[in-house]
Amino acid sequence: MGVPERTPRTRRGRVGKTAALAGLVAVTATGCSGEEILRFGWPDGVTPQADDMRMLWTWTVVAALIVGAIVWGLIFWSSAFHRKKKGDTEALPRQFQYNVPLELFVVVVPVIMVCVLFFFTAVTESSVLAEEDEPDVEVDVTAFQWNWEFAYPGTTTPEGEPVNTVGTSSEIPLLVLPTDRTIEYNLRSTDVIHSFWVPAFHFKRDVLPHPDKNNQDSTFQNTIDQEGAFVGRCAELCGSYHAMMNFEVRALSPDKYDRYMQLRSQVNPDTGLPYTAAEALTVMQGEGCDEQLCSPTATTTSPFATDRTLRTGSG
Ligand SMILES: [Cu+2]
Repeated sequence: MGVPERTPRTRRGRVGKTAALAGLVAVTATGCSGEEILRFGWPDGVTPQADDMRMLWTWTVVAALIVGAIVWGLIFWSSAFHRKKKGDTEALPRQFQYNVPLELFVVVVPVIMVCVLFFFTAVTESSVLAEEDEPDVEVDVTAFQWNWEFAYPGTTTPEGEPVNTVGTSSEIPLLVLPTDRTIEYNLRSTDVIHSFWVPAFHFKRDVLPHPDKNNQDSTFQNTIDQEGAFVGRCAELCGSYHAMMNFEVRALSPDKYDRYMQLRSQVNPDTGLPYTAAEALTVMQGEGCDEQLCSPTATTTSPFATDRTLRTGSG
């Protein structure tokens, strides 16, 4: 007797084991946690509004995968078990046209799916765009070619103006905001159309000149649920230096934010002028605020050389 022949059963067992092992490697080698897998590639957000959008995304993908599994299953089932066999004499397999119940099914089911997706999209959209009558903080965002200005109505500097931060070609403007408070953003442009975009908010909105005349809802609200520095960009092509129109959101805990506003409403004894954003943050660093969180300059992006006659290593 020679070597016993491998039975189909053990071969199937080996294939099963290899497939299971490959699946395990695929899941573990990517280093995804359960939560990350359910994100299906959706990036991390820092607002409850971003979490709402993530939920919609997760369940939409789950629904799509269920539909996909049914369709793939039917394709494999048909191609595996309904192949043309030897001895089949008919030119065509059995036909199913004019099957009214089946045709009703393939019309009604997709319509129901579209309605369900539409419903949850509308619910998520209205929760993301919801506005409170009395937000805790208001900020007037002014976009211009090619920078940003952030003013805080309701605050006053010793010069009698609202606290205000404006970017220059050598300084990225810092939009300092509190965590865990409702913030209202009032957007306005002084020239062309820009777009206020903070990727970590998962939200952007066009910034128009004369928003009322242009019938544009120029405000939105959100709450930031973690401290940190988040890059902001202009997301509407607005001219030569559009790509350089960056800013940084600096989200500070409410007590740090209050301290920041308190400083900005005072005169800096060293300069005799109201504290600038950078000066106020430097003072707060001295008072124990984290070096990154209270950095006087942007940490997520840096100014670009706007002098086109300069040639640097990167072009
Ligand atoms: Cu712009």
